[in-house]
Amino acid sequence: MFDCVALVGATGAVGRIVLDQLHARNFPMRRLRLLASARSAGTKVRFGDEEITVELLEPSAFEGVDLVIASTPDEVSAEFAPWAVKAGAIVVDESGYWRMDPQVPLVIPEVNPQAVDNHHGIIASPNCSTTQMVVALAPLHAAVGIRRVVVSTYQATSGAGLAGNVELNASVEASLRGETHTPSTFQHPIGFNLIPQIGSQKYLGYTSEEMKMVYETRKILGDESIAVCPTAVRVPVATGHSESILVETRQPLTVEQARELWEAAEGVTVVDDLDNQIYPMPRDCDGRDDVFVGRIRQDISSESGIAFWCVSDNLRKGAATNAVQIGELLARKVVATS
Ligand code: 11C
Repeated sequence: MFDCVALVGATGAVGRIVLDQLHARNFPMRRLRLLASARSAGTKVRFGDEEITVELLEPSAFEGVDLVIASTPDEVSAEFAPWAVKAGAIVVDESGYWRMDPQVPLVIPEVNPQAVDNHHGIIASPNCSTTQMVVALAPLHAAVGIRRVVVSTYQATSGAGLAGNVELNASVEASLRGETHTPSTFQHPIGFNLIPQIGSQKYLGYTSEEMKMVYETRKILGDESIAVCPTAVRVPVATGHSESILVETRQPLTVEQARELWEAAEGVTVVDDLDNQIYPMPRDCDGRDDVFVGRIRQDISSESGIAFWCVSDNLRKGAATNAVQIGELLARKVVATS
């Protein structure tokens, strides 16, 4: 049980869901405080039957705080996380800023819970497109080893925050009126379109979003030899990232074995019956915490590969749920050691 938990970024797209999750899961804490920039400080936010006033995010704000859950832009996290650690809090951070720092564990509780033991005050939660893929890959990797992954993503506009969904609606409405919407969040109009760019150019023509899927996957699975070739695409869907994934395994794996591994895996739900047109789709996964896999097939182009389709609510398991689960994992460890 934590005496005091602080949520940084409570008014953002992910922060709102963290609040819901803390309440719905009866998170083990006595008190919740909300912290944000001057723009949101002073606003009141409902938490169950309570109304909590958002306080200013400043160096002195973390006195007495045990655990921080944060969903902020990278540059905000870079500044405030050291303040919180100095005050003695553990920070569970959803931004990209700390993820590849060797001192910072990058954790998915179903996959590498043991990694939290090595924290130095900050624990990072992975990028949403990485998280759902790694939840699905982990049981296969543990059973037969993964040599290579080829993944194409179909990422929802809410990955870009509340502004992404505002822009999706505006762009669709403009298209229906026969007009062209001028984008401000995305690089091109997203209504009735697909944009094969998420993030900026990072490495050899791959974007920052794509390289997160490469680096974070290896760090979480603890295997630098895994080859990942990603293509990240923004699609006109509000919530739920989808991924087409081809896995080349080190030892042969049948479709039946893969299905059994996924059916036994925590956090994975198999939705796979092509004859009856049953497979995961973003609208069915919206508001749910699992990672859904379907369209499970043998790779007909190689000796040892499995192709599948993977969908998850990017704001939940991709962000809020994973961070809250890390907090729950820490709470269990506090109980175990006290
Ligand atoms: C997107 N995956 O869909 C991004 C959002 O590193 O946490 C999350 C970015 C991150 O645009």
